[in-house]
Amino acid sequence: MGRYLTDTQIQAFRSDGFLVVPNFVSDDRCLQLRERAMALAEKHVPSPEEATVFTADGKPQHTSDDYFLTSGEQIRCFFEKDAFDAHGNLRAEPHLALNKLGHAMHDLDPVFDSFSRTSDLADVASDIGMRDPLLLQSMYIFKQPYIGGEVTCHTDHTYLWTEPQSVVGFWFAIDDATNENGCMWAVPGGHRLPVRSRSHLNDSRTATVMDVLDPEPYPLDNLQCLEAKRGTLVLLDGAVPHLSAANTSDKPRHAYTIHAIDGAASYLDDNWLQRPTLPLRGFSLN
Ligand SMILES: O=C(O)CCC(=O)C(=O)O
Repeated sequence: MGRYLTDTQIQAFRSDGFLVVPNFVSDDRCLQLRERAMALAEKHVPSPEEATVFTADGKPQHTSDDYFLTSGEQIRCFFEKDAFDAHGNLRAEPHLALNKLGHAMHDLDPVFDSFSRTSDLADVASDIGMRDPLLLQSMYIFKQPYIGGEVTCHTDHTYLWTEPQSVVGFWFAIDDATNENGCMWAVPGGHRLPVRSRSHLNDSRTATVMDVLDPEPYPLDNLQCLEAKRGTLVLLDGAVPHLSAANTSDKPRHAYTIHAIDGAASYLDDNWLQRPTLPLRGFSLN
């Protein structure tokens, strides 16, 4: 296994809980993924009558929806809440009204598969101490102009809980992400705070419930802005609080994110995302 990150970068990731790595992927590969995501959106978009809205603004609308709960092994389309007018009609063409695609493009689509599995990514995972990285979920986030929804402050461990904590976010800027179009922000060192909540399936496995472990909000006074040019990789420790504002600008902010867990940790049976028929694979192509 080679090395990709410098000692200074590894130290910064350990200390801050995130790391911005510019120029990780070429513009060409980002644009190829972008084109593929648009094609998948057109192919898989459900009719507006069957639409499932995805929100990450603290008021979930999707968590008891079978379409969402079984999407861990599928390529599914989730709409933006603000894509609909007061009468429930879509304001834009369906594929331009999506919040995201999720959650198994990295296993089901060849273009996503090859973007998600490279020796550079395997080296980065090893550099940050992942012993047996397994790609659990992928999301292609559109953050569409004007309607791209806010993502409120959260940790990924809240949703993808392992014992011990092991999830890491590998987030790629597919368009330039700026303060104007809703880039991410994170709390430096916030991964050392206890995770404040856990989302899990209810007893009947028909919806998710949120257990509040500590009602104290995360301290947001020292938030760091993670502006990122196309091709930048942002690594996020699963316990680091992060967020992004709504995109009210006229510019799209596409991003692709993979959440990987360590096979050395145990993945809980009541996490929302379950993959009963699709085994998890690592960063290597075969
Ligand atoms: O892209 C965003 O705005 C948020 C992404 C995120 O929260 C994640 O990848 O964990």
